[in-house]
Amino acid sequence: YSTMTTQKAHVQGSQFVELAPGTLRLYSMRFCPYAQRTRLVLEHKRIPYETVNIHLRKKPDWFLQRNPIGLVPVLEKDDKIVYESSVCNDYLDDVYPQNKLNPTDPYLKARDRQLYETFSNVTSLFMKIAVTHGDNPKVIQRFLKELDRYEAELKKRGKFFGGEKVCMVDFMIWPWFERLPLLNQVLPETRLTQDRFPSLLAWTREMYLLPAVKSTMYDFKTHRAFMDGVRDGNPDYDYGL
Ligand code: GSH
Repeated sequence: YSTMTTQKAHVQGSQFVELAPGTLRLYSMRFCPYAQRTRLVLEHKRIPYETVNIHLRKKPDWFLQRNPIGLVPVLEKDDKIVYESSVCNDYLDDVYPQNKLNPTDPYLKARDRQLYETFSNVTSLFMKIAVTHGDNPKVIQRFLKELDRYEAELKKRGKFFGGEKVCMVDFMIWPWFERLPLLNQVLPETRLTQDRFPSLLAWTREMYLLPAVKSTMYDFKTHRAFMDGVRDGNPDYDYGL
């Protein structure tokens, strides 16, 4: 459902590609887990969109005009601009009602939001471990302890966080599970073990079967190459192109 003229990252000084009326555009970066959250929702809901990738170290002015914070993902359609992955995803779920991902009941919706907003605890520990290669074992313990909350919740809910079907929570947290093998390779103690994380392990296998996951994922080698670039302070946004 995604179209684009070039996948290459647009840099400072590059020409703005005019947005056709009625077309939904995603400003993205190919390896960004936050942008992947939004790509997952776009694919799952089969929403037609185009992608413009941004060079995050040399951002074009026209990108910063759209999001003064300078982060991807950003959505744009006609006169509307939305940024922040959770806001983008909730907006898409409201505007495109097919394959609804958030509960309509306000309390259940609040509970789900709670789960995906507090996932920032996991993402920040993930990056800390990825960058330092876990030279502080306490950080790994904290990381696993945060994941315990998701294991316990999933155990109550079933196959997915949405029960029999995926919901917003599944897509909001998935990108870091796709990247977890990066930590596992260097630090075996970050592996999800069958005795501590049986539900999350089964969930990971189910997630890989989803068309939205298949169409937005990168393989281990690609994630490894990009993450090594991040660690060296020189990420290659066009890796593999
Ligand atoms: N809270 C933001 C969201 O949920 O959308 C985080 C997005 C984010 O951190 N994106 C990164 C980014 O755009 C790429 S993975 N970084 C550019 C920068 O830090 O200047």
